[in-house]
Amino acid sequence: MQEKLAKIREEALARLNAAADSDAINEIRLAYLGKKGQLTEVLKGMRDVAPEDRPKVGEWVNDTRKAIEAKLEEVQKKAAEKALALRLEAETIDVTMPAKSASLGHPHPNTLALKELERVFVGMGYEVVEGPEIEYDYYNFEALNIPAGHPAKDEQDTFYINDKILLRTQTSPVQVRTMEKTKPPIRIVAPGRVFRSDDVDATHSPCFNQVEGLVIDKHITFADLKGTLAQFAREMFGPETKVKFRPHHFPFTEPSAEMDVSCFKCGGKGCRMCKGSGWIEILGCGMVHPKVLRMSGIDPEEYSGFAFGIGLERITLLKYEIDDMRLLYENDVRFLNQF
Ligand code: 2U9
Repeated sequence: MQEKLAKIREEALARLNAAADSDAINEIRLAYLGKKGQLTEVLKGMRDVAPEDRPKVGEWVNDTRKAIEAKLEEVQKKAAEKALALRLEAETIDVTMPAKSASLGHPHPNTLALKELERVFVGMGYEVVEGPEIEYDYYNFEALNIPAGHPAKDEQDTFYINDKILLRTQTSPVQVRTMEKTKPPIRIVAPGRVFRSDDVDATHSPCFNQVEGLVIDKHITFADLKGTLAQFAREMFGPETKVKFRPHHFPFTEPSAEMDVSCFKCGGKGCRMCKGSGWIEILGCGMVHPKVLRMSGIDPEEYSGFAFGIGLERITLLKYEIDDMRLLYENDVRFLNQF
């Protein structure tokens, strides 16, 4: 019996020493200590041992079990350490690998031009005001001295929602609303989207952005208009920029003008940018029509003012030397990323 136990012990320890992983170790545990394990079988055979020998044999079996259990514990610990070491090696993070780049996006060129424009006017004490894109016919046309039947109200140029409501064709209604609510002095710029039933081409879009300005106070004259807009041109296009006013007509201003700036590309000599003329048209402007003031509750005998309107896309195209307005709306990031 002692020999048999010694053999079991020797064999079990040898197998455990050679076991590759915890699965193999478990298998060996079952083979010796399990219900049908070799040592368990020996214990079952105790009934055939003479009663006086049983304590002795019992002790041998116990010693064998303890030896196997101690070895089991030892190799199991080693196997766990080895498994952990393998896992740590496999899961090592290479901190020198380049990180995944997060694409962050940046302002649209129109936004960049608008921020620049707002900076100039806010610097001169103007407030930036916004208003609804869906407007009453009254604010978009009537209050601006464009009565029913006026060619500017032509069905083809305007997106009507019903008889009285439309998509604004200019941001002027924002100024009208401000005049109704505020006692002069008023100094505001109103940027925003406007809508006209235009066909798309390199310089037209049914939806574009305007920045309109309005100043109302006592004793405002055309000299204030000229000085303000000349300063705007110098800040926007460079300190050498010259301005030129050409007479024009708008229903809401009288007198009215269009302002050109000397070409900032060639300095006025004539180039592709200014189509050889040395001048570039930038905005429309004029002294607010007395009828427009009166309709919004401002007494033209006491107050006067000037207004101007700038097509934002036109400024953006000039500033970034882009030759087709459609590029601004196509949202091709390869194009937009350049600015
Ligand atoms: C009020 C009174 C007067 C706004 C003005 C213009 C001249 C003008 C165009 C520029 C290019 C429109 O985007 S564009 O096509 N605008 O030329 N706008 S004066 O005059 C106003 C506005 C509000 C109460």
